[in-house]
Amino acid sequence: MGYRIVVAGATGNVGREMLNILAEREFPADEIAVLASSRSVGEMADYGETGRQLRIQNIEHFDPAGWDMALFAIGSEATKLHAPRFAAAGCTVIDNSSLYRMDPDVPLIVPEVNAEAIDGYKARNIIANPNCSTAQMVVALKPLYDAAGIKRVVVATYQSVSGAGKAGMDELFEQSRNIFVGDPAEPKKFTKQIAFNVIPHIDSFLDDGSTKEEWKMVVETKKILDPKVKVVATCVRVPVFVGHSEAIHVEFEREISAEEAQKLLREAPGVMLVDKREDGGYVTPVECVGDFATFVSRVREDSTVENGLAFWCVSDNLRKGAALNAVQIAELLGRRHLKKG
Ligand code: 2RA
Repeated sequence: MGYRIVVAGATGNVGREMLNILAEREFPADEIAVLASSRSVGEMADYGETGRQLRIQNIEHFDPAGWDMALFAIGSEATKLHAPRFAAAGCTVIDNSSLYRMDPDVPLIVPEVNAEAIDGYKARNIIANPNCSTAQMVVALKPLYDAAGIKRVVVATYQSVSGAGKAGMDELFEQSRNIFVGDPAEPKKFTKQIAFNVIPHIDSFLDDGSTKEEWKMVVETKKILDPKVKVVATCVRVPVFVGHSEAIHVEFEREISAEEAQKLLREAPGVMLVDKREDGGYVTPVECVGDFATFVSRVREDSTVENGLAFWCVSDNLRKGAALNAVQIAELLGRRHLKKG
């Protein structure tokens, strides 16, 4: 016997990817409901490449009673409207938005890092998925943290336009095409031209001069990994369609060599080490698309600080950064709390 599972936001980048991954991982679902706003009602959504299609229902009219869990990718505003009623009806919400991530009664989960924290989900019957740039970073940090403790992390991100949704991808495509005919389209989704350019600004600015995306990486890493770890981030939008990259510099509590780190990363859950000190001996975003792994390359010692290491980290932001992590949380919830006969 399997689960009755809901995917809310079935027409967006992450929603579509959640359906693909549920199908790829053969999630034990007896029934699947796909929901979206009234605009998409009646359209069909693909269940991965199974050939099966699911008719989209209006989330406004959907009754969650009797459903086991719901994967939400509908943004904070709609989540605020619908997550409480799903949770109250006994349908556990696994939410991709930032709405509940810092709620003390809502576990923020990356299964490879803090799976046991899911046991606190009953307080709100809601589980939060982290920001994409946080998820891949903590997967890579976890084995090194366990071995040598972490004092401080300095990270620069190179985030693809799919993190800003379909509109972000469309803008990169149109601008890149138009520039060749001498007519770069005016920025709409982004503040400045994104084609052949980089923008050091994701989400809104805060009073201290950092951005909300950078704040998310700090506070979410502390909640998932360890509140004592110091984090500073610079989050940059780059002209890449899918795949976030990160240059990560870590100061450890205890000595750890590059070789020791490579060995730990090679064996770590969710990590794929691709690290040869030669041409092409590293991963780039175009190679991570569609993969489940968090790739790590360029592991090396940083002699400018005590017990320092630097490395490169790449992952499909729609997968490990969102949809895959959400499906892994659903699998974990099933294993630990919603066992079916
Ligand atoms: C971005 N991490 O990349 C944010 C939200 N997905 O735009």
